[in-house]
Amino acid sequence: SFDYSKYHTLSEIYSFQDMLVAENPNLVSKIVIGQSYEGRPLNVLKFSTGGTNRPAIWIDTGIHSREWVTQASGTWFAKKIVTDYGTDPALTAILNNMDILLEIVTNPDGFYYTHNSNRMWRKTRKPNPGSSCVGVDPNRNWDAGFGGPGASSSPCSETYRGPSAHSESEVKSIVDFVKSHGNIKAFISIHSYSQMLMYPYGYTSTPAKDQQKENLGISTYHSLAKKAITDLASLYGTKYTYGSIISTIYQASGGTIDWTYNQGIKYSYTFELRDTGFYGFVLPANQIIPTAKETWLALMAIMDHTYNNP
Ligand code: 0X9
Ligand code: ZN
Repeated sequence: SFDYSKYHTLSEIYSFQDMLVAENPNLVSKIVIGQSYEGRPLNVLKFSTGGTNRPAIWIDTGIHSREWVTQASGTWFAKKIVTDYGTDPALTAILNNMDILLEIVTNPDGFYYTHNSNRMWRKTRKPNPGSSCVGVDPNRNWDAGFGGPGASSSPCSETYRGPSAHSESEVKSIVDFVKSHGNIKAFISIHSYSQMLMYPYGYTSTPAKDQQKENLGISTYHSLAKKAITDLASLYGTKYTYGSIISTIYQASGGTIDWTYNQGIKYSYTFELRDTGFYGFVLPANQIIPTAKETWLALMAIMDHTYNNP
C-alpha cells in the first residue's frame, strides 16, 4: 500500500515506520533517540534478529531536509531489509550476526518545513539569538574540526556551524546514542546530490589512518569505496566519483563522518546520491526507486565487507 515511487510527508513516513514495526515485530523495532528542536521524535528503526548489543551498522538519511531522494530511499531500504532477510544469503548472514540501525528522517523539523514552507530548506529550525536567520547546518555541527575552515560562523549562512559543537538536538541525540551503543562498526550518512562516495576527512587534508593502511598495495578504504561504486554502476551505469571528502567535494569541517571516524568507527562513509545537478535536490519521483536500488548495491558491499572484516 505504501507507494515507494512517490515522495511522502513527514506524517506518512512516521506511519510507515510504525506499520513496518507492526508487520515485522520479530525483526523491526523503533527506538526514539531524542526529539527535535520543535519537539518531533527522532526515530531509529532497529533491524535485529536477537542478541544483546550486537555489532551494528548505522545508516542515516535526510540530515539535510531538502535532499528528498535520501529519505525516500531510506524508506525503500527499510522495506528491502524486511523483504530480503531470509531470502538474500548475504543480508541474512549479516542480520544473523549484526544489527542495522536506520534513521530515515534525521532532520524532521527541516523536512516538515520543506513540505509546508520552503522546499529548499537545508538546516535545522532552531532560532539563532540576535539574528533573524533560522537554523544550523547539521553537517557542520559535529565535534570534528568544529569551527575550522569549510563552515561558516554566520547564522544566515547555509553552512552555519552553530554556537557550539553538538548544539543541535538532532546531532546531539546521535552523538549520545553512538557513544552509549559502543559497538557500531559502520556509519553511513546519506546526502544528495553529486553522485559521490566519500570517506574521512572533510576538515583536514591529512589522510585518515585507514586510508594509508596498505593491503596488497591498495588501501582497503579506497578499494572498498571503489567496489561499492562499481556495484552501484552495474545496475544502470550511474557514475560515481570517490575519495576523501576534502579531495572529492570540498573542505567541510564539523561533518558527521569525521566525528564517527574519530570515535573509532572505521567504516565511516558518506554518499551524495543522484543526480549531478540537472534536477539537483528536486529529483523527479520516477528516479526514487532506481536511485534506491542502485544505492542498495553499494550499501551491501560496505555492509558485507564490515561483516567479514569487523
Ligand atoms: O556540504 C555538505 O554538507 C555536503 N554536500 S550537500 O550538498 N549534501 O550539502 C558535502 C559535505 C561532505 N560530507 C558529506 N557529504 N557528508
Ligand atoms: Zn547534504
